[in-house]
Amino acid sequence: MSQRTFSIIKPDAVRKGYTGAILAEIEKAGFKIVAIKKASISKAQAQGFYHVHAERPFFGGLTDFMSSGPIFPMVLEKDNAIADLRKLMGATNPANAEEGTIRKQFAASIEENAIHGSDAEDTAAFEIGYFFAGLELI
Ligand code: IDP
Repeated sequence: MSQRTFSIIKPDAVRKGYTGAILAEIEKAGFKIVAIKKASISKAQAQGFYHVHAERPFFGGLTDFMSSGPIFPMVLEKDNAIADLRKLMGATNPANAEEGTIRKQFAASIEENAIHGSDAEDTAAFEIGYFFAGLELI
């Protein structure tokens, strides 16, 4: 059944000029782009987005990084979208990511790892609503 997930092309990948190549991988894998925009978020907005990680030691670095430059938040749709995007992204640490995954190809480190993807239905719903209004979801 068709499902929606939420993704972000992170600041490292945008800075390096990988946006188009990453979108091509996403479309090649069968995802429809329901919504996409360029955005810049503040540290406080990054903290709100990653609130589940507030107690983790990397929270400060992660929220500095996510507010360090433009990003491309997007809503993607396909059968089994949440699990399939996680597979296409590869492991959080690109050193452990499988060949052909987005993080293997485009990520430099465990923190600056090119792409975000929701990990469950409830987080996808929260994350879509954090960046997009219903009228933007076409
Ligand atoms: P995920 O993005 O693969 O779902 P999460 O564990 O949800 O990974 O972590 C969210 C983000 O936090 C990661 O994508 C990465 O940018 C950052 N992160 C996770 N673990 C570490 C770490 O050990 N050091 C630095 N940054 C980390």
